[in-house]
Amino acid sequence: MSNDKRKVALVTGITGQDGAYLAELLLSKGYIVHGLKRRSSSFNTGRIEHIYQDPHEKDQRFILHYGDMTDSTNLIRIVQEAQPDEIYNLAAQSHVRVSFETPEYTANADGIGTLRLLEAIRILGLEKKTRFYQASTSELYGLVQEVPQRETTPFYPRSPYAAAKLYSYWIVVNYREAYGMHASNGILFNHESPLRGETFVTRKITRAAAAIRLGKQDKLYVGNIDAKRDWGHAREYVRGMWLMLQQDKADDYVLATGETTEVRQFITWAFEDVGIHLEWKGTGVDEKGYDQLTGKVVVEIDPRYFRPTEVDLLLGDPTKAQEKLGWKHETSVRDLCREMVNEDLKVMQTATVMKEA
Ligand code: NDP
Ligand code: GDR
Repeated sequence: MSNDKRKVALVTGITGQDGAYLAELLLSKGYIVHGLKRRSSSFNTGRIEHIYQDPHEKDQRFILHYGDMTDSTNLIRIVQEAQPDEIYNLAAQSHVRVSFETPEYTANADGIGTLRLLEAIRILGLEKKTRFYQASTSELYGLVQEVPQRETTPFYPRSPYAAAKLYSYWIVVNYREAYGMHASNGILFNHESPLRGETFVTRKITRAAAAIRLGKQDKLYVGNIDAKRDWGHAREYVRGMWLMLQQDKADDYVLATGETTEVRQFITWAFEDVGIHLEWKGTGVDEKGYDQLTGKVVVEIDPRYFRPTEVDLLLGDPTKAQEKLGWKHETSVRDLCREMVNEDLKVMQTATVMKEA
């Protein structure tokens, strides 16, 4: 395929979990992929190292630009340079607990940042050329209004993160209606993988289970283990993002598995996967997970991980995505947990071997 026939995509948040999987998918489909990456004092490109292309090579298909969602002129320049057919706006301060500590920054990056990108498209006259995907979230549902949650379920955000994402959701709908832009919201329920950030609960658990198994850590401290989440595999969810932008008409879609699991259950599975069988005793903040074999406490509650306002239950209904996009999740939450634990064991064992060598 010659360069000029290739589709061009711009992915913000390309160094994150979803950005890495999406970049892989788009490259496999022959796209030229531009990515926005933040300047950082240490490497933040670990997840995309395997697809990184030396800028000295000819026929560049993977091009990184320094940028930030809080910098309008930078975004305009990058959109102008890339002239993308599709923009995937994945960049965000994406940690719900952290958004209570940094609410203003979160609003700026996750809320106004989306507006900046949409305006960049308009300022450059690309409304009819550039399709837009917005990383909306099941956190918009917040305080339970209806179960399962679907596209028509009312929103009730419960964090600065969710409130910022609510603004983004509606500004995307507004630009679609006001300017005829092909702009879609993917309302994605939690999706995880071995590339998941280490401070999100699933990865924190699978890393801790592996580390405890290998004698590198004694205990796992967690917050609210009663919370329930609809967890799917990130690799499958980025395919849904792409499908949304291939439709004739832009629209908003829920991507979910339709199954919900308690954090406590996920912990039990992860420990089981490293051969530690847990017994839960006590209630509230005094609840503890004991290793049945040794009687040692390996899981404890630390209230510092509680959120001022919590989202207790997420369970999505992906029927619309199934019917209109032909999208369906494949990996069960049980298999997802196993895959993450196995990867973490592998990474830690390799690190130990390297250190010893
Ligand atoms: P990650 O936290 O793994 O990645 C976030 C990305 O955004 C990183 O590349 C990060 O860069 C970048 N970023 C953060 N702040 C800025 C900024 N100010 N300017 C430019 N880039 C920035 O998130 P995920 O990959 O898990 O999620 C992708 C998107 O989907 C996010 O918007 C998230 O809110 C949303 N979402 C995620 C769900 C999930 O379950 N994973 C579910 C629903 C929605 P750096 O690497 O430098 O930190
Ligand atoms: P969430 O994911 O808030 O759903 O947002 P996270 O994994 O952080 O929390 C899930 C649930 O687990 C509870 N929890 C803990 N969470 C963390 N991080 N650390 C702990 O120690 C801990 N103990 C219990 C939380 O209280 C919560 O109920 C993710 C992000 O990816 C968002 O960007 C995205 O929009 C939503 O998923 C859908």
